[in-house]
Amino acid sequence: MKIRAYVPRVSVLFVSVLSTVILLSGLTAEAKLTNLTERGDLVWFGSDGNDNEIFLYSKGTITQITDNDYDDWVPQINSKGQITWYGGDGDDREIYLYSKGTVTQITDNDYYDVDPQINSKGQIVWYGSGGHDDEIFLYSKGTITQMTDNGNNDEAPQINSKGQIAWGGRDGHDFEIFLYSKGTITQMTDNDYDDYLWD
Ligand SMILES: [Ca+2]
Ligand SMILES: [Ca+2]
Ligand SMILES: [Ca+2]
Ligand SMILES: [Ca+2]
Repeated sequence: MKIRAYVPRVSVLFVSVLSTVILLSGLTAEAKLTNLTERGDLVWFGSDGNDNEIFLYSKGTITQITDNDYDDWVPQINSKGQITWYGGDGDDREIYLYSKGTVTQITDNDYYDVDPQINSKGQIVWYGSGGHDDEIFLYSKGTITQMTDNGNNDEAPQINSKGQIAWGGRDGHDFEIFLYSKGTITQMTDNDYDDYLWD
């Protein structure tokens, strides 16, 4: 009887953990950090002798995407060749988008914005201080939406082609995993240890 009573509890826990793993692995499979696309486009950052710039290798040619006096960091590219990165604007760090030959500065504020990720639809997620602690932001169709608004740090978001967003955030004690899907944020983990998507 003890074993019979125990089996369902294990099953429920197993299914719960399994569904969390499937959800997050599905997200990261589509939204993993990407410097190299399936068609062979490659992006990186490096010095031009003065400061860091963004570079693109595509169809046999290396193109320098940025040319300014501020550091540009950690580009990511999607399947359409759109590139996002963060860089200085002379004040703090901002988010940038390169699309069809044009560089657009996505953010323009007085706090840092870093580590952007881009999906196949050109939607971009990143985190920034929000003026206080770190929050998650989404750029979609020309509009920036602040996804989180709390007193704890939220960091390192990823986005898939369906617009689902995952990130790591503190719950007041340690880091937990959060998932935004169809307008709702769900806290995926709840324990006493740090959980991260990536660093
Ligand atoms: Ca630069
Ligand atoms: Ca900024
Ligand atoms: Ca926060
Ligand atoms: Ca945790």
